[in-house]
Amino acid sequence: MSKYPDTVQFNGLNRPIGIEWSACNLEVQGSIPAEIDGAFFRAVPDPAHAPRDPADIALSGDGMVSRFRISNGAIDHDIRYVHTARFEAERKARHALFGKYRNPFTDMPQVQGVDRTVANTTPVWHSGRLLMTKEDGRAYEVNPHTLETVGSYDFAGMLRSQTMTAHVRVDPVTGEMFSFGYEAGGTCTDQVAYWIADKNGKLVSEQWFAQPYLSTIHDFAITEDYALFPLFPTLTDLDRLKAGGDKWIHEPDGDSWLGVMPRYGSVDQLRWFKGPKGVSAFHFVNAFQQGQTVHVDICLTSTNAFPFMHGPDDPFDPRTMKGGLTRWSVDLADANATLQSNVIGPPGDLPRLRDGDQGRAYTDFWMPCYDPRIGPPVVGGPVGSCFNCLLHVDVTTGQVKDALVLGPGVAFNEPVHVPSATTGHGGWLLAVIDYELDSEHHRSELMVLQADRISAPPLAVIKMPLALRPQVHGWWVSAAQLAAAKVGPP
Ligand code: V55
Ligand code: FE
Repeated sequence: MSKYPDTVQFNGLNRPIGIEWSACNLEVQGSIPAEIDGAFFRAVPDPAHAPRDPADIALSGDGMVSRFRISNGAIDHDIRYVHTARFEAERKARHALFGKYRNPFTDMPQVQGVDRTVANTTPVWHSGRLLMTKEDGRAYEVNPHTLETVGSYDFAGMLRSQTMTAHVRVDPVTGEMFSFGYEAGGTCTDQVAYWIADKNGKLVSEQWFAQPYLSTIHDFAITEDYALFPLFPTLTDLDRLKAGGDKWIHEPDGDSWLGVMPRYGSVDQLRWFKGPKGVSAFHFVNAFQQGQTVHVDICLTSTNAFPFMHGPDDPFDPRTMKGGLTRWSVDLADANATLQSNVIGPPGDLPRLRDGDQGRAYTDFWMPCYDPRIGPPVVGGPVGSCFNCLLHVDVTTGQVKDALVLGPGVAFNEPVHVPSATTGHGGWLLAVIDYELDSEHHRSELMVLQADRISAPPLAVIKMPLALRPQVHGWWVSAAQLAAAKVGPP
């Protein structure tokens, strides 16, 4: 029998669990404010079978959808696999059939042409639908009440792109969802699809453009008038894939780019601005306009933070990697404008913005961060080391307003923000926190924090009866949104 590789990607916090479970009325220490009523959905990769590639990575793990349902101070938790075509095929075979991360040329012959996405990155909520996304394929629709998989989602047959990002942007005023997919025409194609779904989920425009190189475009950003596409020199290559090689290799001498176009305009209007060489980012906090200038705030690092996205000529070295919250700005009124890049805040990643601040000038946000003074990182997650504190960052000053530190041996997952209807009340953050008991044993809890005072004692702590695997992204869905859920054909 095959077994999971003895690597960081499958040990410790990354040990596969593979248990679908439900628990009602979990014990709450403290109390959950009654106004918190809704569901915290999380995407959790968990490889259901030992991989065929011994160097496989957590980003290949089969997507599970985890849901905390909170109502009247009570909380339930459910977690289920997304039944992708890949999951179904491998479950039937009782072993892995697909090969290396994002390399279809390494798959078994019997699954050539089968959708190989694992839907493990973000549970997106839009117009009443829950979509489990991963950037290498189309989303899978999941029933938000039962967590059953409905199927691959193509916007009622309207979508042409073969891929959809895990980082859509929903405009808080218009309710439109702005989205894109790179490699829209298939593996190693340079086409990027950019589309808009109206507030009812109807796809109203889809346009394709060519990117300057074959980079991984993990996230993008919108302002009230523009769509922004920052690109970084972590590139793929068809011949390398055909030879059984790695999907991504970072090029330290490569250029970064910022593409900007009117968000309701034509892709013919895209303007490309060159950024610093060799830098990398996966997540952007927000973008906004100030007159004719657009700004995008980026969790930027000096190189790609994933060790397995480095080639032999440029091995990953955590000691020399630098990072910081970085603002890229371009004056669109200037026909000869160049991109300005300024560090405006601390390093960190997995930023959480208030939904209502999307695309607008904003003052603050939250993100996990790794501070070496607290202690060594917990081993786990896709990069192999976890964040050990949570920051509340003021982007107007660049200062850390507040920080939650729980000591060494603690790993923070990405929080969600739950707004309050009370004027002047900052709402709450919900976050799963993992504690390392020893290198093979962990426990997890959900914390309910005051968003404006994250360092204050938590309002509630919910200890989980089973440890949870590291989450990628999450999404808060209010009770009113859940009540208006749509499932299946329009
Ligand atoms: C990321 C996550 C992915 C992936 C590529 O956060 C990039 C970055 C969970 O899957 O496939
Ligand atoms: Fe992401």
